[in-house]
Amino acid sequence: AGTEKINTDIITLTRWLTEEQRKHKEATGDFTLLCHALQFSFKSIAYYIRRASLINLSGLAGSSNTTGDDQKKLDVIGNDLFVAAMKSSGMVRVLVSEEVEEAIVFEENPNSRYAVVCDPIDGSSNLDAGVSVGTIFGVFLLAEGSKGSKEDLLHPGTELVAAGFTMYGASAQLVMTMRGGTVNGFTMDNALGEFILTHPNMDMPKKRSIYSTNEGNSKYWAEPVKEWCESMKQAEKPYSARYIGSMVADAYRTLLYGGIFAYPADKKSPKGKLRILYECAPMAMVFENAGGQAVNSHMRRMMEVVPEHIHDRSGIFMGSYDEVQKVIDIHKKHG
Ligand code: AHM
Ligand code: MG
Repeated sequence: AGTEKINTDIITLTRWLTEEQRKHKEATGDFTLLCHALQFSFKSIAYYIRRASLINLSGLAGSSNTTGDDQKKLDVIGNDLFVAAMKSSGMVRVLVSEEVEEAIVFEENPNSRYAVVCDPIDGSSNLDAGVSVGTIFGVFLLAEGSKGSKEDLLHPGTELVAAGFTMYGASAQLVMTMRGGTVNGFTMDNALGEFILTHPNMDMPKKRSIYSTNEGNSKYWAEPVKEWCESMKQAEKPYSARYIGSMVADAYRTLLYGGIFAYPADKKSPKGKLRILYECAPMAMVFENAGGQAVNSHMRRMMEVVPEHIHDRSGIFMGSYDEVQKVIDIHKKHG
């Protein structure tokens, strides 16, 4: 007894990627190599976050990013780790990071076919309290003949070839999906140094009475948003409120347990807070592929929203299919 319970046929991310590649005869292996570089960036960012308080990495870096957010020391390190991994993979032509104003074009990779978008450390306001943060990423394939510029990135989520996010929590989790594919969840085994497939084919609950939003903003909300939030509390069995303030962590819980996460546009932030390219679109792809929905504050499918500028923001409602539908129906009623 005992030994037969031990799984000796472990599916690591590396094995999973190789098996996926074999399914596509036309695959060149470039995407697999890009994923290996992504995987390394997640491992290294997780490592520094875990050690932050020990090696004096908490607090502000004394700089602010393009849109005026104070940068944490770890924001800078996370960004540098991510950029270096993408550059050295040789697979990436253009990169957009929340922490860098302009798109980064890798002149050393003139023939690379991929464009990557990322928020290296999402939820960084939570960092010094040891709350979970994570990395959000999306991958586009450059159009035939494109030399690579930020215009290659001003595309809707429907054109992403892959997207996902990590959450550096009690363990590091990676959630990843490809266009039209399933959603798969991996857990970092620190002893093996490998992401292990622990949540294959994630299919989120169709409904669940949990809502997740920063209600501190409610005085700025539009009427339909106020009505929706009130309906959560006045439901026959009132909903539970859960808000971590780290989208990756709120999203991960919502994927597993069901419910809804909302960061609406409001009077204070008329365009919303979260970024279309590297926060909203990748999350929308994950939620749709897991059977949920994601819409913006105009109740438009988030995946179809085209950013005009690389750092554009949007309101977002994402979660279980039925829970997002409730928001859409209330907005429709208001016309
Ligand atoms: P960041 O990319 O600067 O970390 O900001 C994004 C974060 C999300 O993770 C989270 O959902 C949201 O901001 C929380 O904002 P607020 O503090 O306004 O509720
Ligand atoms: Mg962010």
